[in-house]
Amino acid sequence: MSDAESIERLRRIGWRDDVLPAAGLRLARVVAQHRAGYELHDGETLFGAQPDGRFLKRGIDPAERPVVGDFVELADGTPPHIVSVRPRRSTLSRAAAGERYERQLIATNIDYVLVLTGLDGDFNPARIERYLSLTEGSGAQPVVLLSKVDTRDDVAEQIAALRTRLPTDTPIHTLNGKDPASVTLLAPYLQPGDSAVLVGSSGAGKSTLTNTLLGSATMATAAVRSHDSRGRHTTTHRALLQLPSGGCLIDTPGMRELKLTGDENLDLFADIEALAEQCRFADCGHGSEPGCAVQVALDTGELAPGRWRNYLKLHDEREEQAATLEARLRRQRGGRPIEQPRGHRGQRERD
Ligand SMILES: Nc1nc2c(ncn2[C@@H]2O[C@H](COP(=O)(O)OP(=O)(O)OP(=O)(O)O)[C@@H](O)[C@H]2O)c(=O)[nH]1
Ligand SMILES: [Mg+2]
Ligand SMILES: [Zn+2]
Repeated sequence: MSDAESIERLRRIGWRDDVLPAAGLRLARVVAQHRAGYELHDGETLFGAQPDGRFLKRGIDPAERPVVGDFVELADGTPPHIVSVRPRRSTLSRAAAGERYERQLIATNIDYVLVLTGLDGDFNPARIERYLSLTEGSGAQPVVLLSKVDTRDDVAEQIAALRTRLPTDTPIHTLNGKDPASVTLLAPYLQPGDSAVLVGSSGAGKSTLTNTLLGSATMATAAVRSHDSRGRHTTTHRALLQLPSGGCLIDTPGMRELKLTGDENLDLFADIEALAEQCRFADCGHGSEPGCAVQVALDTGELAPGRWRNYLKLHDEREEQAATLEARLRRQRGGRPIEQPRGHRGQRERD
């Protein structure tokens, strides 16, 4: 096969470069990861592969291991072995739930993060802000999707309130994930060569939407609980699928906990950080201090209380995670102080 043919084939799985990696190595994309190994696709065939021994070593940063969305190079064998992971053009990650700080990669080499929320009991602007904070710095663009619009006729106010909370350049779309005509609005994000990851709570309709875009019932779906609209964690593994549109879509399991990694800038709340700098006292606690710009904005309604509360929560969580991350990096480097690579950080708002 010529290089041009190989590139053409790899385009189907989202390869963007006009050149192929080192001669002799086969290139493929990780479409699923199981306990027993990886499922890869090379644009033509789906096949199994094992990671090279170095990826299994204890103490290796989990971020170095191949994950869904990665382009990997393979050495021949039965089954083939993943020998290296190509540099990633974007990475969506979260901190893993639990005590120990561990960064968990959700998907890589994606162009869009489709944040899906149901317009039922699932609707929660604070959670959407959390997803958007995690998306900042990933290298991918966030797109907010509100599903189940067919089940409600009184959502205009909800949507308008959400619109005022999010940056004006963040698209918000409503859709019925079961209706092929409705999901055509996603076409701009799923062009040939594009890769998108669907995230959102269990039951939001990620797999339903995936199936409609695929035109086949590939992913299992299940009804949500009627009293609280919660899903049943039907999808258990991330899966990268090639869509008829030519784009690639990664369906993910609904995530219970989405901890910040400590790397976020919280650009989403830049206006609040600017506001807090206008308080009369540099160390204003934004409680009952005189000349508090935040209190004034809350009183006039310019700043929504829910958004302010969520900012405080995410801000404190990020600070805590950043401190944990810093301590871990220092331990790894044998106690030497490190340069902070992170972007600007606001002052602590609360003691
Ligand atoms: N009416 C309506 N029902 C929807 C829509 N999207 C999803 N559903 C229903 O919502 C339920 C949950 O959908 P799933 O696609 O399984 O949800 P999920 O986000 O994949 O959930 P997990 O795999 O558990 O994370 C199913 O009964 C779907 O039929 C929609 O836009 N309109
Ligand atoms: Mg699912
Ligand atoms: Zn203040």
